[in-house]
Amino acid sequence: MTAATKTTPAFSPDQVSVVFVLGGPGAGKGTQCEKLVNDYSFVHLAAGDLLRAEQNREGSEFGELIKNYIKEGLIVPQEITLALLRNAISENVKNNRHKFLIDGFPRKMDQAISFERDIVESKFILFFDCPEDVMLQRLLERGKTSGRSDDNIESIKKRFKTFKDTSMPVIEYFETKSNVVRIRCDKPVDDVYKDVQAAIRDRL
Ligand code: UP5
Ligand code: MG
Repeated sequence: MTAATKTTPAFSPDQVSVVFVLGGPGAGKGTQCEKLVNDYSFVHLAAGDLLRAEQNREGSEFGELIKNYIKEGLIVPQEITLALLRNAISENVKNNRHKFLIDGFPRKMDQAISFERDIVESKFILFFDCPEDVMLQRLLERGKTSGRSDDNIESIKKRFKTFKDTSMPVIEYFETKSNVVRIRCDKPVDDVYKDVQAAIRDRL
């Protein structure tokens, strides 16, 4: 028999609690996470924000690559995002913060598997389910002032395609493990949030 190659995650779910927050572009992940941070003791780590910060970090060897992937609505190679998340989690754990909302990640199967194998298994997935036309309107509206390089119609269409082709399978995978809390989010922010609170009450 060959030697076992199984690796152990860096943290156990008792030590570190992770909720993945998923949903299409503009579904309202960031908006709802902010509200959860105010009411519960979560640390909010948005993968997109970590990537944008790395893109803008002076001396980053990945800046140009990240910029191009984001504009094209493509998923940045997992090694980069995983390293950013692992560092952010470790820093917070050092400061005694152990409960995380990981927003906009994993959005590809390889990321889901690597994260749970190497970092920690997730507790559950909060999935914001939103019709595409609603997300489109929100992103176009936000694009008037956001300054985000991907809030324009060409990039938005590409982001929608990547979400359908690459990220929905991740949600379907977690659904087979009955780990998904699905929330409709084509209603006012506070109504969505009430549904979120009711749905997660028994899971925290
Ligand atoms: N809004 C929100 N909720 C509303 C409601 N209920 N009613 C009315 N308006 C509502 O909301 C979007 C807009 O809608 C805001 O103006 C808000 O006020 C309004 P927001 O909460 O920002 O939605 P969110 O789902 O967070 O949308 P976001 O644009 O951030 O989603 P994406 O998933 O597209 O963006 P992210 O930053 O996660 O990723 C960007 C890119 O980074 C990806 O396309 C990809 O290229 C790259 N990426 C990776 O490569 N790997 C990763 O792991 C993560 C990202
Ligand atoms: Mg966001």
